[in-house]
Amino acid sequence: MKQQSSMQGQIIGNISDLYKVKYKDGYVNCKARGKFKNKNLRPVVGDKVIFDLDKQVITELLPRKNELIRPSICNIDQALIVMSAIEPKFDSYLLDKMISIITFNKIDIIVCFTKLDLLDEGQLININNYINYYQKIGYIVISNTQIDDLHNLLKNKITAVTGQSGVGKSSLLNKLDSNLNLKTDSISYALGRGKHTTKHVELIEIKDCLIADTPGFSSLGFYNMNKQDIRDSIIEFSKHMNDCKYRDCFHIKEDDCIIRQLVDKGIILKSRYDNYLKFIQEKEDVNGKNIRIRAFEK
Ligand SMILES: Nc1nc2c(ncn2[C@@H]2O[C@H](COP(=O)(O)OP(=O)(O)OP(=O)(O)O)[C@@H](O)[C@H]2O)c(=O)[nH]1
Ligand SMILES: [Mg+2]
Ligand SMILES: [Zn+2]
Repeated sequence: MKQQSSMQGQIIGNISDLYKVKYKDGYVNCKARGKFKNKNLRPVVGDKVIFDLDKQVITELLPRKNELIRPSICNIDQALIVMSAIEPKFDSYLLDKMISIITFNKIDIIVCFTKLDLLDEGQLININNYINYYQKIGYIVISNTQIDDLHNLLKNKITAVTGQSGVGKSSLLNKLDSNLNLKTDSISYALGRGKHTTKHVELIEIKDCLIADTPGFSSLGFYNMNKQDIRDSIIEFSKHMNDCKYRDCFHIKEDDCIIRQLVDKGIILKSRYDNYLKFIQEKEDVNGKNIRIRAFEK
């Protein structure tokens, strides 16, 4: 009798056109069938797949629960945004952008700050203000010294680690499991940039967690998000959705805008609002409309 060779598994790693698939009896490296490429479907880490064990070919991609483009991964429970306080320097624009994109994709977020040990007292106060604000609006924020807390947050979940190159993503995973020995950078920050030490997305089993180490990125786009999506991804705006004079208020220069009043009163963090304006401007530039927003001309 012919042995059944069609099996189900999950892609946990990918290097060029080879996919590492985990299945009930172990691991196998598979190629993907040409038809995915034709359909513009590319398997990514996290994909649940049907594969042919004899031919070592992925034959079918099962529907995705969610997906991120950068890092390229799907079917995750949450994202761990790693943000360094310095080297590379804290960047509220980048943090807010990652938060918006991941919030839009309905994926839970944990923010983890690194390199707080390198700050002087004044810098630490500044970063703590940000940490308190993000906690106040509802995000979980920790530092990379809280390894037990982090472990509890990751338990029994599939988590994608994301953040700029050099912020300490791989170092953080090495702290979670000292046997891991992921390659980390020995640092040369002449340009304030990391060197992309991690080259591939890989799902790693650490104790009872499944975590994807990912390469850092240097730029990030809003891809499939429109202006409404960007506005609605700012969670403290959504809480006041019905308070502005106009129901569809973009909080830019409309009359009786509650959000702008909350920014003036310091209840909504000014940098969050300014970053939001930059996002909208960026989207309009991408759309080729190039409409100037008065707030930028001040
Ligand atoms: N002082 C200090 N250094 C840290 C901390 N976390 C990471 N580093 C250092 O920062 C450098 C970069 O760390 P990596 O873990 O390689 O960074 P990464 O985010 O994985 O970078 P890519 O793989 O390039 O995306 C290493 O030299 C780490 O030792 C921290 O909390 N404090
Ligand atoms: Mg790395
Ligand atoms: Zn408004």
